[in-house]
Amino acid sequence: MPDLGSSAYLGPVNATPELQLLTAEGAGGVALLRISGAGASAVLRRAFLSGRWPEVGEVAYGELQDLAGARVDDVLVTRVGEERYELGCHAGPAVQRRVLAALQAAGARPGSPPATLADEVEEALGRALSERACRLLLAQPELWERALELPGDLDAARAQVAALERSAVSRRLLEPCQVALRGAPNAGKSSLLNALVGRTRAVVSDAPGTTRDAVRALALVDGLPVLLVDTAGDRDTGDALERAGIERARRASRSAALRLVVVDGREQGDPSWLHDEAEPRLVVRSKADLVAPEARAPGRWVSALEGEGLAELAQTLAEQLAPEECLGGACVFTDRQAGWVRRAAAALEAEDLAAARRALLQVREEAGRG
Ligand SMILES: Nc1nc2c(ncn2[C@@H]2O[C@H](COP(=O)(O)OP(=O)(O)OP(=O)(O)O)[C@@H](O)[C@H]2O)c(=O)[nH]1
Ligand SMILES: [Mg+2]
Repeated sequence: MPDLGSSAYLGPVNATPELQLLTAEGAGGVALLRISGAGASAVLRRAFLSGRWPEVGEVAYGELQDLAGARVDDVLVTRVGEERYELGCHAGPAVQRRVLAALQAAGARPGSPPATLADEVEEALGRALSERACRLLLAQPELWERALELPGDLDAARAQVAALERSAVSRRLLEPCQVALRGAPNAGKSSLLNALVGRTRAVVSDAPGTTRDAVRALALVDGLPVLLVDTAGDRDTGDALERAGIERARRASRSAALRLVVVDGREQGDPSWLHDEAEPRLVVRSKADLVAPEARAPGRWVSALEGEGLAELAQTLAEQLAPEECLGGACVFTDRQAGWVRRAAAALEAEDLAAARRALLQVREEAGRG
């Protein structure tokens, strides 16, 4: 713990800033909260103790306490504006509840989540990781104006709403999805992960069975944040530690959005286990630099060592995870929007075009909220 210093200020707080949970409840390892509005600094000073108070644009590490002075969690606080802070804490539901309670006790009031498309675009821009994601978000207000106009023909209206439902893959531009690297020991999985991430993240060695734990690394794959999960190579083994790693690998594979299956390019034909891997999967042959082009089996080839085929692989991966044909028009990128689009689809099922139009209008701005 750093020196907590004397930043605690327990004077009166006259304004009540708004508190908002930015991450999905109960998901992931870190929860992100925003405290914003007049009085945000004063309220935060009552609960957050740090060696140095952050200036705008700075990050500070410290301890969050309740008003009785009991430690609630270690947190990272980013000051994104004069009276606007983002706070990262552990994401366990109990910790999250205590953090929210401590900040409310200090004087913040829980804010309502965004209820308009414009606010959702602004909020999502704040966490977009790529230019591609920013461009997609900035185009949404105009694209939605068109999407709100449902044609009078029922089939055409259904097709338009179905396209909106398919566009929900756009969320993969904003929130990382998991891709598990699978394959036999020594196939080159860890090397491929390092090459896609652009730095050494996983240990590589010529001893089969090197990777034991599931190693996770975030890569931007053609503008998509992808959490690559390197896993232990699958094989029968008497080694208890390696078996535990293989079991973890199978779990990671089941929960992944896609499996990137690595086959050593020097192997002839397809390995027998290949078709046991769940769909969707993408098969790639590794170590292209060791196999002459004329001796290569048909398929997708890469060399983690020399970079051959990596850009094409990144493109294919991104296209499989978020097909461009689903992202050309208005996109659904929040649960709230998805809810209204589902209602519109249900209304069209019941042949109620007017109800479907009303539901879609709520995406732009929810009546009575916002
Ligand atoms: N020439 C060449 N060698 C490679 C390439 N990719 C991996 N290798 C070598 O193949 C061996 C195994 O690579 P890893 O990346 O550790 O393989 P892995 O699939 O993670 O292996 P396990 O963790 O044991 O399952 C190492 O000696 C790597 O240097 C490549 O593109 N070209
Ligand atoms: Mg490995």
